[in-house]
Amino acid sequence: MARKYLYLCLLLLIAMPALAWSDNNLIVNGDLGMDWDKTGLPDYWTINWIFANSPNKATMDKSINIDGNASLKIVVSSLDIPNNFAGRVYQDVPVEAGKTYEISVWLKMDNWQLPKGQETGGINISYWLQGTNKQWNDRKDLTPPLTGTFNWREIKATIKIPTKTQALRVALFAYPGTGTVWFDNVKMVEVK
Ligand SMILES: [Ca+2]
Ligand SMILES: [Ca+2]
Repeated sequence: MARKYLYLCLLLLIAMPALAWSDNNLIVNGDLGMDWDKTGLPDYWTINWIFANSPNKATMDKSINIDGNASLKIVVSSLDIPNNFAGRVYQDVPVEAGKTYEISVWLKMDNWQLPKGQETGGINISYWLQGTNKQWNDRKDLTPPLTGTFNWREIKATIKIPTKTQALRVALFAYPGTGTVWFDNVKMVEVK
């Protein structure tokens, strides 16, 4: 009996890296549920601008998620704060020029509104590219910005990496606006 368990354990040990590898997700902590350093915010992600300035708040929401682990909940109630030009949750990923990647995230929104008088904006996936000279270029929209109220929805798009590029900054991004948004299950996979 003991030997049976040993074999089972060995089998699991062999299978687990293969399973992790077959997922192919280049994003670290894409499910936004890992918080080993106990900050109350997901590890490996940087959260700043309107998402991070009080009274606005980012938290891990264990009650609302799509993968069993916490989602990232962001409440923006005020734009009367420093760095009110945008909000972002980002992570830098090494990439190879010439390759194509698909980037996706699940999104849920409650009453996300643009500032009065503004007609375009909202929340999307945005990105920056870093050249082999280490310089970051300007932000670009990867997906159309969204506003309003809706339940979990996946947004995604592909990008082909131009020459002389070594990294991509993936950002769950918001133009100025107020409301509540949940992000979950961020993925970036190579498209062959
Ligand atoms: Ca999650
Ligand atoms: Ca953390």
